[in-house]
Amino acid sequence: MNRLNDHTVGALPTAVMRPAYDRAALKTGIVHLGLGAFMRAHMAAVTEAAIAAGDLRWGIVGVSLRQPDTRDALQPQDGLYTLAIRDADAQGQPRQRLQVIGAVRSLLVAPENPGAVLDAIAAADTRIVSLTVTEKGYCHDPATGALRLDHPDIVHDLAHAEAPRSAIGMLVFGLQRRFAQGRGPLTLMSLDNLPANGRVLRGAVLRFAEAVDPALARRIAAECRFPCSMVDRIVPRTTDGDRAAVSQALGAEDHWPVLGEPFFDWAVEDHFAADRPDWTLGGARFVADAEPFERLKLRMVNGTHSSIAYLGAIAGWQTVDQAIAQAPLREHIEALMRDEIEPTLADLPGLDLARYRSELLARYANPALAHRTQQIAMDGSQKLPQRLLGTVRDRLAQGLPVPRMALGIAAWMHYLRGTDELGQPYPIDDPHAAELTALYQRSLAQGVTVEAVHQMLSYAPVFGDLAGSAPLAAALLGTLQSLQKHGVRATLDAVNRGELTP
Ligand code: CS2
Repeated sequence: MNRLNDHTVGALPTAVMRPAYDRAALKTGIVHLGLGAFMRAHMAAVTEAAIAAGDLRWGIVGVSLRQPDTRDALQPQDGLYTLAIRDADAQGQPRQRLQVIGAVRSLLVAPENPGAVLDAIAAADTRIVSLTVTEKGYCHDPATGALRLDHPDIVHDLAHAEAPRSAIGMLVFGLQRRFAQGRGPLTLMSLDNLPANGRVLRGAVLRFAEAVDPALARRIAAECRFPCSMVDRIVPRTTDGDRAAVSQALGAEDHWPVLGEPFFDWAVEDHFAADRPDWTLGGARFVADAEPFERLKLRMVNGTHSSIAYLGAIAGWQTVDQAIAQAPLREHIEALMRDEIEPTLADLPGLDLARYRSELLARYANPALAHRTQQIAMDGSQKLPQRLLGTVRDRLAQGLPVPRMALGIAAWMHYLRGTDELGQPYPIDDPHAAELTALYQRSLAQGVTVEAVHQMLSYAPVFGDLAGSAPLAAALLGTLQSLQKHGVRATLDAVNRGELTP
């Protein structure tokens, strides 16, 4: 089988969409840090639509921050890869729609050549630097949002201006180089699942720049833009089986395809330092304020996703569709949205929450994605604050009960024991894994008591000011006791019967 690349793309089956523009004429207006699957199924696909409409300024320089695997797979493919959009047909049979994306024009691996990343940020054609570096990539304290100047990567970068390894270091030293070359400011755009992601990024960049050169920090603050945005598309990790199936359907080998659901949403603040692509051509919307969209998405989608992930991982339900097919879990997730999350959301014009909720349940039931609960369960310490704890804070401040929110938090705590209910061990994949598992061993593993729950809640990087919350501890206590003693299914039944509301 031939490899997918610029020479073979023309011979693909006609049902496969592919670039119809002159790729050789594509300039690179965007540098993207963190060339993972999510970005390739989301921002790159939308940018492709703007390029396909004739605006050839927006090719992407894709930067991998750690591993060379994406570059190694995509270089021989001239940056081309397939996006497989998967769902089920009316009979419930999995199906996929394939599109070859041409927007990624060149590829860099930061540790191999950090100077090339700084040069790309400084380049004349570059207008936008976007990021998908995951929550932990901001080197910030998730509970407060502030950059940690004691983070090992930040300490390293402050001492190595030529060879930064954090995204924040790359941005600041790239801008320093850019300004030294007399070029104008940039838009720095976070696409990660963080509330006020643009403001978190701005805060981190300015704090780092301040430590490098206060004048640089002032110029960045005055001239660069940091639009916030809400991004939404479920993108499971690609497996070897997916690679084989996509290659088979293409009739050409693609070593690095991505898959995603048909659903797509992107609300991005129209707040740019210079030009930008018309992403509305690919289904994005430009908004004045992304905050209500982020809150909706982080709480409804990611909050319930994480709840499903921990409960599913403990129960041994491997994928989200398998988990949501369990009647008591489905009942719980639906009620969690309706009764506990939705009342904390602001009205969004034109948004029908009941419809959003049922659409979300249908997205979770998509049988063609095989989105693994263990994948979503990773990095819980970075995810819990914005996904679950914001809702909890809002409710507690109004004196409202949180039995269903507490089940998600309790499931995360219980998950730290590292073995599912079928006796299978799993690794805890989290930047704070060592501390968290030690804390679990010292507290809950010794017995689920109110003291043990308070010990867990005093873990400041996650819980911040919720440490010492008596109502939260009370909601967690019975739920944790039930999870420990009776397991996930019986606990879901008890929550659904209203028995675990303290
Ligand atoms: C998921 C998200 O892996 C996770 O933590 O909750 O990646 C989720 O699939 C996306 O945010 C959906 O837009």
